[in-house]
This record gives sequence, C-alpha cells and structure tokens, in this order.
Amino acid sequence: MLSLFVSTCVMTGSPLFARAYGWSGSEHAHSVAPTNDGGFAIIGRTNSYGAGYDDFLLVKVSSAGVLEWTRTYGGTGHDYGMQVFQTQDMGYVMAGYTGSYIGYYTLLIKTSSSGTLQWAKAYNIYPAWWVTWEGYLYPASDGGFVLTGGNGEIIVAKLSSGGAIQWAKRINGPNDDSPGHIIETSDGGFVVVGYTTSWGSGPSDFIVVKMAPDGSVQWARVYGGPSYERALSVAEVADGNMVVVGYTGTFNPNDDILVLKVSMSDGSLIWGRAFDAGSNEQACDVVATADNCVAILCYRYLLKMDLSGNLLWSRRIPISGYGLTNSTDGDLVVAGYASPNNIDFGLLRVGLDGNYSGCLSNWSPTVMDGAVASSPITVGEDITVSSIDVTPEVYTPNLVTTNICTPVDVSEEERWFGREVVCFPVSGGLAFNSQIPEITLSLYSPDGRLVYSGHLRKGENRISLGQGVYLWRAGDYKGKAVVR
Ligand SMILES: [Ca+2]
Ligand SMILES: [Ca+2]
Ligand SMILES: [Ca+2]
Ligand SMILES: [Ca+2]
Repeated sequence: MLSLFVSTCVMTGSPLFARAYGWSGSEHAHSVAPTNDGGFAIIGRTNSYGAGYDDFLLVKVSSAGVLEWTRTYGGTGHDYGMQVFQTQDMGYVMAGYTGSYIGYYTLLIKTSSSGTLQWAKAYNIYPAWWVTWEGYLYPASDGGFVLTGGNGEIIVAKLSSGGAIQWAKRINGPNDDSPGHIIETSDGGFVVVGYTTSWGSGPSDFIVVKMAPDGSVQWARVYGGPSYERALSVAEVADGNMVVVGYTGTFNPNDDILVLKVSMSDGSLIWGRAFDAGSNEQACDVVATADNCVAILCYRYLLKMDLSGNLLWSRRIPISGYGLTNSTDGDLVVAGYASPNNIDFGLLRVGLDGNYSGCLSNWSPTVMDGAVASSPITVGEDITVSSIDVTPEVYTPNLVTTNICTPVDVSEEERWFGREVVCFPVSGGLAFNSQIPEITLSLYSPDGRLVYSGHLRKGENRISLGQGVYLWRAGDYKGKAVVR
C-alpha cells in the first residue's frame, strides 16, 4: 500500500505556562495585556513593597512567562492597579483606585516602555466619589483612553493620550448603579456594561450602554430576570455584535455565570446562556478569540463558546483569574492570583483548544437557556471631572517566580547550522539525525501529552507516527513537526 504520509518540520509557537510572581506579602493581579514583543504586562497591587499600604504593581514578562522587570507606583494610602495597556509609543498606561490623594480617587499612570514614570493624574467629580477600585480603562484608537468607574453610579470619561479630559458622561439612574468593563468598538464608539438597581426586574439587572465616539448615548438597555444580574465584562465579537458576561441569581439560589449575546446596532438580545456547577459561579471577563469564538473567565474556570451560544469546552484552571486577554499569537492568557508566597500574581497561558495536560482539567457545568427580559432605558448626561497632577513613588521590587504547572515548551529555535539533532520528513513518520552518541527523545502532542519516549542513536533514527502535530525535545534541541 502506498503511504501518502508527508511530514515537514516547522517553526512555531510559545510555551504554555502557569506561573506565580510575588513576595512575602499579598500580590493580587487584576488584569493582563499583550505587549508588542509577544509578552505581557500584568497589573495589580502589592503590599510587599511600595510607599505605604498597597501600591500598583506592574510586572512585565516575556511570551514564555519569564519575569523581565517589575515596578510599584503609589502614595502613602491604598493604591490598587486595575488595568494596564501598552500605548502607541510602546509605553504603558495603568488605571486604578487611589486613596493617596484625598478627593481624587482614580489614578492614571503613564510610563515609558521600561516602566519609568512619565506622568500621573488623579481624577474626581465632586462631591461624588468617582472611581472605586472597580474602575476600568480601555485604549482608544486615537491614542487616548476611555475610563469608567463609579461608586453608586456609572461615570464614563474620554481622555487624551496625555490624560486630559475630553468629555465625561454620567449614567444617571436614581438608585445604585455600578460599572464593569468598558471597550472601544470597531465603529470608534464605546460600550460600558455594569449592573443597575435603578431599572429592570428584581434587585438588579445587567446594564449595557452603547456610546458614539463623542460620548452621546446611541442606546441603553437593561437585561435580567426576577433576581439579581450583574454584568462585569464585554467583548465585541467577530460578527460585529457583543458578548456580555457576569452572573445571575435568577436560575438558582446560588450565583450562575450569565452570558448574553447582544446586537451592537440596537441592543436586542440574540441569545443567553447560563452555567451552573452547583456553587457560586461568576464570569468576570470575556475576550473574542482569534478563531472567531469567545473565551470566558470565571475565577477558577475558563470556558469557550461559539457565537451561536454552544459551549465548546470548559476547564478548571490552577489560578483564581480576574483578567483575560489574547496573546499576540492568539493564545488565551489569564491573570489573577495564586498562593505560593502568601498571595502572588498568577499568570496562565493556554491555547485555544484549552488543553494543558496536568494543569487544566475538564469541568462540566449545567448549561441553561439564559434568555432574560430586556428593555430600553434613557440615560446620559454631561458631567465635569477635575484632575490633579500627582507624583507617585516608584520602587523596583524583587519578586520570586514559581511554576504552578510544568511549562510546555513548544518553541522552536531552528539553528540548523551546528545543530546536532535535526528532524526531517519521511514517509509515515519522522526521522531524526543525531550527531550525539545517545540522547533521550520525547515526543508530545500539542496539548502537552507525552506520546513517545525513547533514545536516539548517532545517525538516522526513524519513528513511525500517525498523522498529527508533534512537539519534540532531544536534550537541548526541540521543535514541532507535522506528519501529514
Ligand atoms: Ca506574595
Ligand atoms: Ca500606597
Ligand atoms: Ca434582575
Ligand atoms: Ca451556581
């Protein structure tokens, strides 16, 4: 029988890892952003180092999760870093809560690409407390930022790249309302989500407000059942609509994840799903994925859905996640906390298949129809925001890295010149040409499972393999190979 197997050795990839970064006190990570070098910037807070109580902690790691540099920023009070993004000049902008500058409760910090402080501003509207530590930031395509926060109300402000306020709006409900994430949408407008006790049914409902680039409200709606609903995050998805995530008490006495797909054009509900695993499940972040699906983070759980509302996979993860992002090459990255040293920053990188053997395990929630009632509301009024320039203290902490899971290194350094082990195509498998008398060879599936282990002799070694993608390691040499 003629074998049609053809194999090629290809370069790719980045390691999967789950790591903690911390010191003796508490390091809580709140979110993570990809950086132009393929790595990540993680923001949160620490009380191990800094100017007093908690300070912002910014940790820069490589694509493989290797710690590159760290800084703290803050004053003598509590300073909680919430979100970070890389700016168009390759620096960083961070936002969070501050208690260090009385009367001004949102802190925005701009640094260089190496974390050097460039400017910092604190913001408030008087007499309201503006941003609690649930404030969120998002980069705007004009180089500026949009910021939301509130303590009993939802405030949205558009800032220039230098932190000057361009406009600010208040979602003016009569009762308590609280913001979750804000995003810029592909039309240059913005969407802010949160929860409201001013409208809707029962104790609270999701609130979603779609704004034009100038902050005028295009539509606003509430969504919910007879119990509480709280939205925490939103993502624009591949078909131009949005997915809003949070939690609900409508379907069970305990919290369930609630996922709503909502029309970008008018806010009508497209579908809803709720997930229960018998305990309190609360989705806290969502991202659109490179393969046109969505991934949803719920503390110790990560799940992926298609845009029709089907659950594709759900996993238990080894860190308590708060923030979810995409790597520059499409993997999923979760930031949160882990506990090797009291409480540390935790960071997990996993592929779009959710497979990371020995690190993530299957989790099977009950899936329910989460379609809930929805109604339009009328909101939006201009407000005045004031800011002051502040100078946070900056420190360089020493953090320890701990592996929570054994990293799966799928990276390839194809140093053909001088390579002592080379993988090349043969019919029905792979061949390895080794110049070393004897060396151990391990072959893994892409999800990190060991599928072959043996020794290479000096010279050519042939291994019969079925079709598929294999990761291989022989001593210091490694690569990825496809058997077709
Ligand atoms: Ca710690
Ligand atoms: Ca502080
Ligand atoms: Ca409700
Ligand atoms: Ca539940």
